[in-house]
This record gives sequence, structure tokens and C-alpha cells, in this order.
Amino acid sequence: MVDKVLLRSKFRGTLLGSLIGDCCGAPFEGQLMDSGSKLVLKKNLDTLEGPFFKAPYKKFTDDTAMTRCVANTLLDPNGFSQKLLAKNFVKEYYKDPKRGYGAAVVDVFAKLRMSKLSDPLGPAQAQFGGTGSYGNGAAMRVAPMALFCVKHEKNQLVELVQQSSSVTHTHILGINGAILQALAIKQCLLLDPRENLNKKVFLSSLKKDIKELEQVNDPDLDDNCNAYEKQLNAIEQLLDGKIDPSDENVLNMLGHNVQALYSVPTAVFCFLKCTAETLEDTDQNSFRNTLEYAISLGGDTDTIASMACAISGAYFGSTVISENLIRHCEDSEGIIKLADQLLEL
Ligand code: F2R
Ligand code: MG
Ligand code: MG
Repeated sequence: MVDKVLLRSKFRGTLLGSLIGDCCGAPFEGQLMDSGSKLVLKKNLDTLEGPFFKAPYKKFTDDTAMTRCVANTLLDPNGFSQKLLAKNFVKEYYKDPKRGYGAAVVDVFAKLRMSKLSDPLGPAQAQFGGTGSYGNGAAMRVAPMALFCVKHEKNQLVELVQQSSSVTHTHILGINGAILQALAIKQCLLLDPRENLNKKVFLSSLKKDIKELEQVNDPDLDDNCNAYEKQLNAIEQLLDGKIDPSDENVLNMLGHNVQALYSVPTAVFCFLKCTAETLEDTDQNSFRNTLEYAISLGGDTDTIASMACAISGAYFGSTVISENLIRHCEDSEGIIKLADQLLEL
């Protein structure tokens, strides 16, 4: 049973997880992590969690910039609309373009601005010769949607995520990746961390939902008809120990790049691998372990860590996160305020 106090902590944990993963993962984005880099990472995180010291903020990137836009659009007194979301993205990007945005998504912002938002979905539909983007940009910013829909039917969350994704990402893999991330967060928000976590049940539920989503495609015409289901099966094999969950196997099977298909399932795996199933085995540091492990896989570190820690934060709540680590991240106070406002909605 999740009461209001725990839910508040979970809302904060979700958005703080997303912020911390982004801020701590960003310096390693695009790297292949050897044992030396992993040691540097561990020392960095130990320092940030240790006694507080004054230092420049660890800056957030596009992941958090866009997450804040999604949250603010949901909180708008006139309610969520795709046009308002597009407007908020454009305003945010031109205010602060140097946040490491995806190479192609900036064309969407330019076209939206030039056309004065006359067709909020047109520019995204035209991306990549009309196929749309399958990058993880829609998934990386989806956390506020899961918070907003915590008490809603699953289908309402799915619809809202489809709508918010299509402002920049219209490829089915970009959209379904965002839905998978949102469903993982929603499931965690409803689980009590004082009870055992049944990973099999958690994964089966995600698999059932994803299967339904992917079934709408025609298998003869669509190569992507069960792409996410396959990734979830791979997670199961890696967790079962049927396949050795070495970094090499994880990267070969799940991936770690900017494509949603090769990063969202990886984030789900990071959370499940670093979280114990029974209370007896539960490690106080599961959140920190998720953060460190997600970054240690290299590649799209800010985004994978952001998504993995959003899931972990949604499960455990903010109380397990080091206060000093939170204070080192840019705009953590603003992020907490957004989480509280979304709860009040
Ligand atoms: N952009 C980055 N990181 C690189 C630079 C960061 C560096 N630290 C710096 O500041 O210089 N990270 C951010 O981008 C990812 C999210 O991207 P998003 O929003 O999905 O953008 P986009 O451009 O739509 O897609 C990303 C790339 O994926 C490939 N791609 C997507 N769809 C494709 C398609 N249909 N066909 C072919 N390729 C496709 C393209 O290469 C896109 O540029 C996050 O990691 C965020 O942190
Ligand atoms: Mg980024
Ligand atoms: Mg990234």
C-alpha cells in the first residue's frame, strides 16, 4: 500500500533520479568505459555523496531540459496540448541551446519556430525522410507523464505518451520506447519498497503491455513488430543467469546507444540488476548502484542513467538518495518543486 507520504517521496525520487542520472552520466557520454574510467566514475560518485563541498553544479543536459518542459506543460492551467509542448521545447532550446541535444531534433525546433507552430507535428513527421526519429529523446523526458497518470488507467498513460512523443519522435520504436519507460516508472510508483520485489512479475507485466502495443503492427510488413518484446526476453535471460550478465553480453544483447530500442530496455535492466528481490538482501545503496552501473556501461550514459535512476527513484523514493549528491546537481530544488506540484495535481 502506497500512502501519500511514500507517494510524495516516490514522485521526488522519480524526477531526482532522472536529474542525477543525467548530471552524473553526462561527462561520460559517448565513452567506452575501461577499468580506469570505471574507477574514476566510482571516485567521482563517492566524492559527490561524501561530506558537502562547494563546487560548480554538475550541469544537466537536454534530458532534463526537456523533462522540465514536459512537467511544465502538464502543469499549465490550460492543460496539456501538443502545441504547448512544442512551444515550450522551442522556447527552452533557443534560450539555452548548448545542452547537448540530439543532432537531428534541433531541425524540428527550427522548423517549429519558423512556421510559428502552425503544424506542431509536421516537422517531426518529416524527420529522416519521413520515417521519423527512433532516438531515445521521447523516452528520456517521459517521467513526468508517469507521475501525472499514476492514478489513471494504463491506456490513458499510453495515449498521453504517444501524443507527447510525436512532437519530436514519430518512429514507432521512438514512441514505444517512451511508452516502455513510462510503464516501468508507473509500475514502480505503485509498488511498496518495504515488500519483496518480484522481478518476474514486474517483467511479465511490461512484456504483456508491450506485446499488446506491438501486436497492432502487421508482422508481415513490419520488421519492428516485436522488437521490444525481444529485448524484454533478453533482460529475462540475463537476470535468470541463463546468460552470463557480463558487460560484454549486456551491451551485445541490449545495447547502449542513442536509439530507444538499444537504451530503454538497458535502463530497465540496470534497475532490475541493481535491486534485490527480497528485503533481506536489499542493499541500502541500490539507487547508487543503479546510477554507477548504468554509467559504467558507457555509450549514452546520461540518458541510460537518467532513465534507470528515474525507475529506481520511483521504486524507492527520494529518501534513499544521498542529500549531498542531490545538492550537487543543477536545479535540484526546482526539480523537487515540480515533483510536488505534479503530486498536488
Ligand atoms: N546528442 C547527444 N549526445 C551527443 C553530443 C553530446 C555532447 N556531450 C555535446 O554536447 O556535444 N545526446 C542527446 O541525444 C539523445 C537524444 O536524442 P534525440 O532527442 O532522440 O534526437 P534525434 O536527433 O532525433 O535522434 C538521435 C540520433 O539517432 C539517430 N536516428 C534517430 N532516428 C533515426 C532514423 N530514423 N534513421 C537514422 N538515424 C536515426 C540519428 O543519428 C540522430 O541524430 C540523448 O542521448 C541525449 O542525451
Ligand atoms: Mg543528454
Ligand atoms: Mg544522452
